Amino acid sequence: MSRILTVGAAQLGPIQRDHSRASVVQRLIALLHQAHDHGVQLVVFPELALTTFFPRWFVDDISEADHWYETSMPNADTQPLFDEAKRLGIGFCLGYALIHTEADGTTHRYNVQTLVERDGSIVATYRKVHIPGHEHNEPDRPFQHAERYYFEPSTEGFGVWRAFDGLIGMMICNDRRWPESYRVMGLQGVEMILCGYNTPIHYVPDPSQDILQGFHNALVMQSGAYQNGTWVVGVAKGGVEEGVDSLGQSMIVAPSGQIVAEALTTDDELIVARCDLDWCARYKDTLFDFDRYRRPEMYGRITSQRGTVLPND
Ligand code: CDT
Repeated sequence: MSRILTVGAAQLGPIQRDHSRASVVQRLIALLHQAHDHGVQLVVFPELALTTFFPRWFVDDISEADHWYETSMPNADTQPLFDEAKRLGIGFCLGYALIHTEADGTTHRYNVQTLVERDGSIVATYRKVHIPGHEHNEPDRPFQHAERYYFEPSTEGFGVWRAFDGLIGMMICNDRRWPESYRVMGLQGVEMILCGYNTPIHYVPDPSQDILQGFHNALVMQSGAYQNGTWVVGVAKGGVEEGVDSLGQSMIVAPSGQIVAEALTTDDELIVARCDLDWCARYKDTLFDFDRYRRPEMYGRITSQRGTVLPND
C-alpha cells in the first residue's frame, strides 16, 4: 500500500514593512482554502511568513526590533489560521521570528518553523541552524542581511518527527545549501523535508552569483533529496519586497531528485504534488542504503573540523 501525502507549497509574494500581521494571515488563509480545494493535507509556508524580511535593516538597539518577533504561537494574530486549518483538517508549517524569554529575564531570538498536525496539535518548532549574513551594520551595502545580529543559531540541530503518517524534517533557507542538513535528517530516516526561504537575487559579497540564484536553489534541493531518498518541499517568499528582489521558484522535489511541481510566479501561489512517501525506500534501500554502503569512519573531518585545513607542504 502506498502512503500518499498531498502537499501544498504556499509561496508568498512580498510582505511590505507596513503590512499588518492580520492582513498577512488573511493571505495565508486564502492559500489554505485553495489547498483545501486541491485535497492538500499539509501546507508549507515560507521562512518569516508573518512579516517583511526585517534583517535587511539594522537597528543599534536590538529591542527596537522586538515587534517583528512572536512571543508565543499561536497568538491573537495567528489564531484564525490555526482555527481555519483545524476546521479544514489541514496541517501546516509556518516560518516566523520567535523571541523567547527565560525565567531570569534573558531573551533569545530565533528564526523558526512550527509544524502543526491536521488536528491542530503542534508537532515541533525547529530553530534555524545555519545563520547566514553578517553581525554588524555594513552601511555600504545596498541592503543589510543581518541575520547573525537578529538570530541565535539552534543548539538542538535537525530533528525528524513522526507526523502525517511519515517521517518529517524541517530546515530553513540557508540550511538547504549545506549537505550536512539533509544527511543528519537522512540518518533519521526522513521522508519529507520542509524548507521555507527568503533569497535575495542580489548576493552582495559576489554579484557574479546573482544570475545563478535559481540554478543553485534547484541544485541544492534536488541533490539533497536524491542523496538521502527524501521528498523536499522548498517554499519562497519572493518578489520585490521593500525594494529587494527575491527568488520565487518554490518547488517540490521527489526522492529521485526530479522536480515534480514548480511555481511560475513570484507572487502568492500554491503548487501541489501527491507525494508517495513509500518512494523514498527506492533510494534508501538501494543506491543509498546507508547501513550497507556508508563509511562514517572516513568522514571524521565533517564533525571534528569547521573550516578548511590545507594539507602540509
Ligand atoms: N534567509 C536566508 O537564509 N537567505 C540566504 C541568503 C544568503 S545571502 C546572505 C540564503 O541562503 O538563501
